[in-house]
Amino acid sequence: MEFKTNNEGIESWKEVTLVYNAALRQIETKMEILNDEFQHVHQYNPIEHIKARIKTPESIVKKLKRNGYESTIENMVNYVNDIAGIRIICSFTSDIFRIADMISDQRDIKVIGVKDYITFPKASGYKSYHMIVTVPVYLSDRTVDTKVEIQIRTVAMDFWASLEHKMHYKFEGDAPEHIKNELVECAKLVSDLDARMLSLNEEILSMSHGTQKAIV
Ligand code: 0O2
Repeated sequence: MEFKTNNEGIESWKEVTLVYNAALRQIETKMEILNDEFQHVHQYNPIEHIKARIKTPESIVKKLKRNGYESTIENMVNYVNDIAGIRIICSFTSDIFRIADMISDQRDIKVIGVKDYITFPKASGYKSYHMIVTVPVYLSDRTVDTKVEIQIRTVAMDFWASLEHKMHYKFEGDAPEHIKNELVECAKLVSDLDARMLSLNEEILSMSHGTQKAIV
């Protein structure tokens, strides 16, 4: 990705956020279109809702510091993959891979990295499917391939991740053991709930086949 580097500072930062915001809007629109089309073809919405955000300058600087990089615009763009982040929340685990495939199949989206914490959850219990993609942003004088981090997870996984994130924020990585252990237990319950809801949905769909159009 190329940014004007003659005046590093506030002007460059404004340009960075403009481009990342444009990239976010594009991915968000693509997801809404896919969801609408899915509803039209299969009478079913795989996406429950979408959240998009630009990482705050404070978080970006913190992440750069944590990884041993100086706080420059160039380092932000090169080493922070989640300046633009979009979270796609769906109902069932099977939707996660369906959505990931639909994203990979888009011709102008390039997948540059995947972290599959669904198949391989973190020791903490964290589950989510992460993709780093680039999308072309067309400016008046050039095209900027812009990185966006896409996180895909179920409603239940998102509920768990929000609380776990809050715990990290509150205790700054030094949380009491019993809280961490309880969260690991809750993660198991979340996985069990997701599996049971998926199989229930499949059973309901098979029973209502031909008599009911949509179960969402
Ligand atoms: P914040 O405060 O949410 O922004 P990379 O981006 O690939 O260079 P990173 O950041 O380790 O390296 O990648 P990863 O593992 O894909 O994590 C990206 C983001 O996923 C994190 O951003 C979190 O938002 C979320 N995440 C990852 N692991 C966990 C976890 O164990 N629990 C929770 N609740 N969220 C997690 P940040 O910048 O680390 O944090």
